[in-house]
Amino acid sequence: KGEQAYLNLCKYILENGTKKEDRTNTGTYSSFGHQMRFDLSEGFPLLTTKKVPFRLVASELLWFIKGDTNIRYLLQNNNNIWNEWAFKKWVESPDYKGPDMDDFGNRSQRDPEFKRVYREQMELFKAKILEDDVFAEEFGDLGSVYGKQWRKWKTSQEDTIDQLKEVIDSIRTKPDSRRHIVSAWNPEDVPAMALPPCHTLFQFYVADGKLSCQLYQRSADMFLGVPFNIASYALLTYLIAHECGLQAGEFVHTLGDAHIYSNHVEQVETQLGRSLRPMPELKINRTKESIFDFELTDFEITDYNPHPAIKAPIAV
Ligand code: UFP
Repeated sequence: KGEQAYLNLCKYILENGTKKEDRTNTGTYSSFGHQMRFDLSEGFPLLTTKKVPFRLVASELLWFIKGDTNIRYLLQNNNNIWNEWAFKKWVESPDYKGPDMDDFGNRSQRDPEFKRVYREQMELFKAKILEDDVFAEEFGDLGSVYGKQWRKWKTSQEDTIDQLKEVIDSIRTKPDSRRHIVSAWNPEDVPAMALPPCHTLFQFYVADGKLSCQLYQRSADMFLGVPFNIASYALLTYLIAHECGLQAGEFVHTLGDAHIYSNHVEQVETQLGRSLRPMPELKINRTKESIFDFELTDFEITDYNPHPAIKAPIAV
């Protein structure tokens, strides 16, 4: 259970995973179909065997909750996790007149001189997104990502569905329902997406005054993505529980292709050698009622004393 289940699964994948090629040409150890459970009443599941940046988790989740799909909000909050996806659109457009940025993800890892030029272009891009409304509208918007599918799912009737609002209403009015589902996987949109949703679908469950959440994640980067994803859905569950007058129950994390990238093996081994520490606590501003009103300053993580962060290259 909890963080130990995460560590056990990492160990299992290193020992039993199949060597498998992947879209990013990095190579992985992979295993299919796993589940971890986190009891949210025991504390907030931010890993303690390495530092996980809660600030980035929280600002990204608020961005989803707002239904925002433009990276401008993230940049305003000093969150750079989605930059590459927007940047890619810009450098591949006729608008871009700078040095060649083809395959920038891989090249910047291999070639220090290219990395310098890439960083320069990225800083230029970020500044334009923040300063120029027209530019931000054209190149900051990632299109059909989570925020859109959660809050503005397009129907065949030229209408939109607010799945998040509807699921909150159904938790409040029909807690026993077995239909509390939000889907981010829109088959019509998937072919045109640079990154089809990793968190495909989630379901809520109410029993004994507690709200639980289960996520189906189709593809799971165990080292970089998953610690982040656990914290994000735990936070979402706490917030919705708060709005619905329930306690937070369990977060059940179900994984499809669970993998460790070949260039993360050393880092995972470092982490596996560390001992667990007490889980932190999440404090939220209880004067806010609706999850749609929360801001970054309404959350606080206390008693978080993790082992240091571990750096690793991200596969783009
Ligand atoms: N990934 C995660 N969690 C996320 C996210 C991405 O683990 O929240 F956005 C990883 C999984 C995989 C890659 O390694 O990113 C996505 O690649 P693909 O679409 O080929 O599965």
